[in-house]
Amino acid sequence: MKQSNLFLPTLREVPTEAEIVSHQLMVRAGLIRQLVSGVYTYLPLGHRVLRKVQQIVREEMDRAGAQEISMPAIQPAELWQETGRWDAYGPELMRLKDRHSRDFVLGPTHEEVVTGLVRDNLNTYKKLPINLYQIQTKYRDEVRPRFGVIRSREFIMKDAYSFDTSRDGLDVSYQSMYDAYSRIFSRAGLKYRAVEADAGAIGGKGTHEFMALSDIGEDTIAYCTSCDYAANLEKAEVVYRQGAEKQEAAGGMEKVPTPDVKTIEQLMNHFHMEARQFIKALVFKADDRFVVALVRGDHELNDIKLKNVFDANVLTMASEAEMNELGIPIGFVGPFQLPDTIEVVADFAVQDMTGAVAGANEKDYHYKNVTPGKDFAIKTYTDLRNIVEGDECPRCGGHIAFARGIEVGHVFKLGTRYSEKMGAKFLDVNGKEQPMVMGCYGIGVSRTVAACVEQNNDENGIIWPWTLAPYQIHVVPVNVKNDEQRQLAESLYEQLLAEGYEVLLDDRAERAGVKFKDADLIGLPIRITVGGKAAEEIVEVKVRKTGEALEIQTSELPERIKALSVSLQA
Ligand code: 9G3
Repeated sequence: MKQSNLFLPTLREVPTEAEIVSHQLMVRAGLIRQLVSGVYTYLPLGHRVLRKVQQIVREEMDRAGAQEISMPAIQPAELWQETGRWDAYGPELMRLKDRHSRDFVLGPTHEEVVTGLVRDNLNTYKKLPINLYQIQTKYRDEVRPRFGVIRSREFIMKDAYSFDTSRDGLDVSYQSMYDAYSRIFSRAGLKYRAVEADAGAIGGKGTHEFMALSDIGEDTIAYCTSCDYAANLEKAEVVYRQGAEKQEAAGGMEKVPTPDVKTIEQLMNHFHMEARQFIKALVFKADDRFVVALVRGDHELNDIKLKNVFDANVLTMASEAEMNELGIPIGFVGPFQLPDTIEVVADFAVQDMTGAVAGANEKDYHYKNVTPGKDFAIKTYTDLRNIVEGDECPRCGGHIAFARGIEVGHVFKLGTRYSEKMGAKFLDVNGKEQPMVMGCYGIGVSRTVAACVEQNNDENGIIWPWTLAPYQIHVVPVNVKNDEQRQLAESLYEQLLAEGYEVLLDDRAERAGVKFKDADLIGLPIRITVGGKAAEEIVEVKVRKTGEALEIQTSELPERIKALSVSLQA
C-alpha cells in the first residue's frame, strides 16, 4: 500500500475525551473515529487489525470444530419474551419498532436466536453435539460508554453456542472452547489470565473470564503467587479458618449513647478501637425481600456473593425510604430487634469476634462488648467478604495478589436454562425427549484490538505485535525528491511484496521528521529507512519493539527480514 493514497488521518494532539492510552493512540494513529458517544468507525488501518483478530478467531474456532453462521442483529421481541429477558433488561437493551409497529431488539447477544434456530431444525441425539458461532456487531446501550472501543455501545463479538446431550458433553465442549481461547489470545500476543468468574444474570454453573492484564482494566483479578489459581474478585473464595476458641468477653454487652456517630471512621474515633472490632451491618433488598449482611468492620462486603446466597436476580442497597419504612435507623443498623421478616447472614469472620461494637438498631445508640452467638444468634455464616491481598490461596495455601484486567473473553456453562424455556429438545438414544445442554462463549473482538494497544505502546506510539500489525513492514524513503532514494525504496517495496510481506511505502513528500514520527505512532513491527546511503545500496532496518537499528546491504535484506519476522513471532 502506498501511504500517499492511504486514508490515514494521524493526529499529533491527544484527543481530550480519551482517558486511556489505547483510546488516545487508536485515534491519533488513525485507526478509529467516533461517530457519536460509544459508536466508532474503523478506518483502514484499524479495520486491517480487526480483520487479523477475526482471522485468528476463525482459524481456532474452525479447528475446534465449531461451524460459522451469521445471525440477524434485528430480533423479534417475542423471542426475548419467551425467555423473560424482554422485561428483565432495562434501557441497556436497544429496542425498536418496525413500520408495522412490531417490537424488536438490536441484538446484544444471541442466546434466544440460536436456541430458536436449533430447536426448529435439530431434534435427535445423533446430530449432537454441535457448536455454532458468528462474528457480529452487538448493541448494548451502555449508560456510560468510555475507554474508546473497550466499552462502546456497538461492538464486534465472536459469540459461540454449544449444544450437547449431557453435562458431561457440555464439559467437553467447554474445555474445547477454553483451549481454543487460550490459543487465540496467545496468538494475538496478549498477556492474559483465565480466571474463575461469576455467571451473573446469564446464569448457569461454571464460567471463566479471559482477562487481558492491564492497570486500566475494570475488573480486579485475585491470583495466587504460587499456583495457577486466579479468580475475578467477585468470585474469589476466601479461606476461613475457625478462630481459636474465642475467649469470652468479660461482662455482658452494654448499650452506649453514640449521638451522630455513624461511620466506621467516626466509631473508631469515638471508641478508640480498630475497624476489625466493629460489626458492619448492611441492609439490602434481594428481589422482593430485605436482608441484613454482617461483615467485620475492616472487611468489604462482596455483593455478588450476597446475591448468590439468596439466588437473587436483583440485589440493591436498601434506600433511605425503605430503611425508614423498616424502622431501621441509618448508621445504627445492628443485628438486634430486627423485624423478623428480615433474614440476617454473616461473613464467617464475624463468628470469631468478641467484645465487638455493633449498631443498636436504635438512633444514636450502639452496643459495645458484643459477642456474636452469645448476644445475638446467626443462622447462616458464609463467605460474604472480598478477598484481600495476602489472603490464603483457596487451592494451595499460597499468597493471593491482585491485578487488573480487561475482560476480552468469557465462557459459560449455560446448562438447560434456555433450552427448557424455549423447548429446544432432542430425542435421546431411548427415544425420550431431553432438553439440550448448552454452553455459550464470547470474545470481544474490537476490545481485543484495544487491549493489544493498551499492552503494546511507548511514548512514541503503538508497538504492534507481528500477528496483529496492520502491515508488517514500513518502507520509508527519507527524501522522495532524491531519485536514488525513491527508486531504491520502490524496488524494495515491490520485492518485499513479492516475497509475501504486507508492506506500507511512505511515498509522501513530507519532511523526514514527520515521516519518522508517523512511523513510530502507527508502530509497524519493522521499518526500513532508505536515506543518504541509498547510492551504496545500504539501508537501515529498525525493529519498533526493541528500537534496535542496523545498517545493512540491500542484498542481505531478504534473509535479515525473514530472521526478524521469525524472532518477532516467537
Ligand atoms: C442483554 C443486554 C446486555 C447483556 C446481555 C443481555 C451481557 C447478556 C451476557 C452475555 C452472555 C454470553 C453469548 C456470548 C458470550 C457472553 N450483557 N450478557 O446476556 F439484553 Cl442489554 O452476553 N452471550
